[in-house]
Parts: sequence; C-alpha cells; structure tokens
Amino acid sequence: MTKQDIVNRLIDPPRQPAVESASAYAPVNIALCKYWGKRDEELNLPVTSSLSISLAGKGTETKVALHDEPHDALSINGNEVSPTAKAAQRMSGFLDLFRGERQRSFRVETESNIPIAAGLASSASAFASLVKALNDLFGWALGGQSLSILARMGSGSACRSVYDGFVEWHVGVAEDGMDCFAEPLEQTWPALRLGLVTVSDAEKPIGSRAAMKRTRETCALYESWPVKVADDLICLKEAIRERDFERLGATAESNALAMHATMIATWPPVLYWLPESVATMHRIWELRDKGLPLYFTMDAGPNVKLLFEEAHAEEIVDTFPGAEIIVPFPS
Ligand code: 2P0
Repeated sequence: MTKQDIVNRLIDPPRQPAVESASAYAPVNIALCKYWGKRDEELNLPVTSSLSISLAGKGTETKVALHDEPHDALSINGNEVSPTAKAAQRMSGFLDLFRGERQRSFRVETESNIPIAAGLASSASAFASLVKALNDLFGWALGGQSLSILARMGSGSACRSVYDGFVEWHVGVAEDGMDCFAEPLEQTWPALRLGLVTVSDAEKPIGSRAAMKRTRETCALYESWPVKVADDLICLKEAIRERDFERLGATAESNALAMHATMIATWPPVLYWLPESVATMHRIWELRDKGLPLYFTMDAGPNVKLLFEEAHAEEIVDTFPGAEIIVPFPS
C-alpha cells in the first residue's frame, strides 16, 4: 500500500484549483501520551494511539498556490529555501502526491511563530497547515478525518495538529490506515499551562524518525511500551474528564520517562538528555516534594516542558525565569 493509493481514495483526480491561492493555520502539539514507533513506515501508522494538546497560538500559517515554474518553491518566514535543503525536499516529496498528470509545481510560503529553540516539532504544524491549505486550494471539502490521514502521511504527529485542544490519535487496525486518524476530545481546560524550558537549541544527534525505528528494532523493553500506553491513555482521559491535574501531570510525566527509558535501552543508545535536562527534572521533583503541583513532559530532545495550572504560574515563572509560558485554551 502506497501513500498515493490512499490519496487517490480520498480525493478526486486533481483538477483546476478552486481559488488562486489558499492559506491555512495549524498549531503545534505536545503529546501527553507519546507516539513512539511505527507499524508501517510508508504510511506513518503508529504502534499505539497517542494523546496531545495543541498549543493554540503557536503554529504555522501556510499559503499555497500552483505556479508556472518547473520546480516547487518554498519560503520559510520570508526566506527562500534552497530546493536541495532537507525541508524543501521533504515538502516536495509530499507534494508529489498531489501533482496530477500534468506534474504541476507549487509555491509554498510558511510563517511560523514557534520558538525554534524549544524543541517543538514544527513539522507537525507545517504538514497539517499545508494539507488544510491544499484542501482549500483544490476545493476538496474534506472532513477532519481525511485531513488528519493526509497530514499523517507527511509526518505522524501532524495528524494531531489538524485540531485545537486535546486530541487523540487512534492507532486503528486497518492495513491501509483508513481508521488511523486523530480526533479532538470535547473537554477543555482553561487553567492549564505549559512552560517551555529551553536547555539547548543545538541540532539533535539523531532525528525522531530514525530514533523510533531503532528503538522498535533493538530495544528489549519496547514490548512493554504498548501496555504502558494503553494504561496511560485511560488515566489521561479520566483525568481530563475530571479535571484532575495531579493525575494528568503524573501520567504525562511517567509516560514521557517510559518513552525515554525505551530509547536509552536501545542499541546504539539514544539519550537526548543533557545534564541541564536532568538538573531541571530534579528541580521539578524538589518543588513537587514541597507541595507545588508541577510536572513535566519531554520529547525527542533535551528540552523540558512544564505542566502546571494558572494558580501556580507566578511561583513557576520565578523559578524558571527563562520559560516561555503557553496557554493552550485561551478564552
Ligand atoms: C510525539 N514525537 O508523540 C512524539 C514524542 C517525538 C517524541 O511525534 O516520522 O516527527 O514524521 O512520523 O511525527 C515526533 O515524530 O515522526 C513525535 P514521523 P514525528 O509527539
């Protein structure tokens, strides 16, 4: 099964654009229960479900149009990107799915307000916003499930960035992945806050795509990961329904640490933590021992994402003065 087979099922053969150009926005997301490992690398089908929270105001606006040049053009935050650069190649590879028989090329302009150094996966908001913009450009009128499936084929976690708020990505069972898409949860949590603690903005030693593949192939602990995820998803959804912050925080932190444990037990090992990451964890645990309801999550990098509620924002900002505070459910 190829990506093109799936695209051909979801959309009519490419036709003339419905409008001259189209723009769409998508937020980045941070997983409270992580996606780590694929059962199908071509279609980005995961081993487990996952659950994230979209960061309303942090994301990517993408404008797309067909153009008469022989090759695609990409600009990021106003700067033209060389067609040989990794980001341009990855985008063009994805756009190949939508060129049609005339092999048309595209001009894509993206503007992101994501703090580059904070280790947020900009590919998630980039692919989700690109898919939404293509939907408007060609007038496909696809619903959320189909948009999520298309975004997933650009980057797995992009399927969650199609929506705001809490989002669950269903693992599905079908070989073609047609039941593997994200859906928003109905609940909100206006008092919830995230704090981005940037430990390092250096390039990662290994990208998450390669790291999760290596984990699946060589980690003896990996068979316990889907068991952990199944439990954590139940806990997180209950915590969200009941607005039980301690349970939400504890489950998210434990899930992130379990994901990192599988990476560390991979060979060659994958360890994204730096000494400052570990120092930040100890600081969080100390504060928690003293009664502050503060938890963290971490992704495929050294930076730490704080989880807390509005009532404790002042104390947390004082302790982590460099942290960027995010309000995922703005009023
Ligand atoms: C997540 N990560 O759930 C996990 C936690 C990183 C750590 O989703 O290969 O960029 O494009 O499907 O989506 C990063 O993986 O990987 C990721 P691909 P993606 O947020």
